[in-house]
Amino acid sequence: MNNDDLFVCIDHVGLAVPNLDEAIKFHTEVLGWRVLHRETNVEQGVEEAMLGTGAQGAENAQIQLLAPLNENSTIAKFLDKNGPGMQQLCYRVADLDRTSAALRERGVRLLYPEPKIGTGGSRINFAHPKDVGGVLLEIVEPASSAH
Ligand code: V0V
Repeated sequence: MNNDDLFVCIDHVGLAVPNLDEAIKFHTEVLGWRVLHRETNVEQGVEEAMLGTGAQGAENAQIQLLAPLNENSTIAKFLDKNGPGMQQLCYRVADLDRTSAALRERGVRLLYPEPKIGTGGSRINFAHPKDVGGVLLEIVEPASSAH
């Protein structure tokens, strides 16, 4: 199988944080990032913000701050077990269905049988950390992709 275009780039790195406002304050005031987008995703149990440089022409991956919406959130569980820190790596894909099929064919378990809705109306799924060398890998097809 041709591997050339299963993935486009690193879309974002997700950090689990206990408090979104405090994490935004640190990342903007101390590290100098800018908030590009903020939303609540009830299904995923998160309150989140996407941070970037905002620099002209910058194609950098973004930082996603993920705070738990409630105690049942996967982020609450992650924080309980590990404390704050890197929770996920996200690869952008052009065609989530095609990449999902290729990964499944190669024995990588995806967490959801069908894609879920992610940031900004994107389509997302996750590969199980046990199948990806201990990393929770999200794959995202941005909302602007034709589907
Ligand atoms: C768990 N494990 C991890 C991990 N979470 N390893 C690396 N990174 C993580 N984030 C390991 C854990 O240490 C265990 O290893 C094993 O996997 C099973 O863990 P568990 O505690 O029994 O399982 P759970 O119940 O914590 O579930 C883990 C999964 C869960 C990955 C299944 O977190 C999940 O469903 N995540 C996908 C959804 C998500 O993360 N949503 C929040 C972001 P040992 O101890 O057995 O060796 S929402 C988002 O990103 C959005 C909206 C977006 O980007 O658009």
